[in-house]
Amino acid sequence: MALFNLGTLGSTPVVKSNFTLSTTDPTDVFQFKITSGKNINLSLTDISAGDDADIRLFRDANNNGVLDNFDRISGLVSNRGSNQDDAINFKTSSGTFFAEVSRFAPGSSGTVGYDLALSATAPSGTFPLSASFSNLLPKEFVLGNLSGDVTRFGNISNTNTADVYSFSLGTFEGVNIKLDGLSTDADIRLIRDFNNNRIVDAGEEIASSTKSGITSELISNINLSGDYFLQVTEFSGNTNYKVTFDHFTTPFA
Ligand SMILES: [Ca+2]
Ligand SMILES: [Ca+2]
Ligand SMILES: [Ca+2]
Ligand SMILES: [Ca+2]
Repeated sequence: MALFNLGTLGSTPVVKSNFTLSTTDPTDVFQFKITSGKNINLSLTDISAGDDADIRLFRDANNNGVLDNFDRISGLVSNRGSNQDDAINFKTSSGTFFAEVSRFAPGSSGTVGYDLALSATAPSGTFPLSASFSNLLPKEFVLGNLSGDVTRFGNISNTNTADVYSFSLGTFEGVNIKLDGLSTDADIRLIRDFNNNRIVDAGEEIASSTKSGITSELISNINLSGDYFLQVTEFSGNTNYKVTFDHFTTPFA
C-alpha cells in the first residue's frame, strides 16, 4: 500500500494523474482532513482500458491517524465494472478521512492506471441544510449522443450528494432538461468542460436551476452542438428524482 498525505483538503481540486496499481501494490490511500462540515468529492477517471479500479472512503473513526480495521467497519464505496468512472460525494462533518483506490483483480489484466481528483466543497449556506455542487466531473451515467427523449430515475442523499450525466448534442439538435419527482429539494446545473480536465472551471457552467422546495427544475432550449455534463445535486437530504432530456431538432446548426 502506498500512502499519500494530502493535508487539509479544500474546494480547489487536488488531482493525481497517471497513478498506477499493480498485483504487488494493489492499493493507494490518500489521507486528508476537512476542518468543517463540507461535501467530500472523489472522482476516479481514466482507468486503463481492460482494467478496473474502485474507490472507497473511510473516516478515521478512532482518531489515531491510521486506516485500520475499526475505520473499515463503515465506509462508502463506488465499484462500477470495467473501466467506467467511479465517484463518491459525501456530505459530512469535520475529521480525517482516507480515500482508498484499489485494483479489482478479477477485472484487471496487469498494471492499472488511473487519475483521481479530490475536493471538499463548502456548503452554500448552513451546514448541512444547503447545497454544494461538486466541482468534479466523473461520467457516472453516460447517455452518449441524444437522438431522442431520454428519461432516467435516480436517488441522491447525504452519502451520494451528486449524480453526473454526460451527453452530447449534434448539429441541428437541442434539449430541454427537467428534474421532478422530488420529495426534498434538489437542484441541477449544466456544464461544458471546455478544457477537458474533468473539473468545473470558471465559465464552464452554462445554466442552472435551483428553485427551493420540491419544485421541479428546468433548463430549457440548449441548442449548441457539443459535449455536456448535467449535475443533479441534493440540497437537504434523501430524495428520488426523475430527470428528463426532451430532445428536439433545430433549423440551424
Ligand atoms: Ca470500478
Ligand atoms: Ca483509524
Ligand atoms: Ca474544465
Ligand atoms: Ca431545487
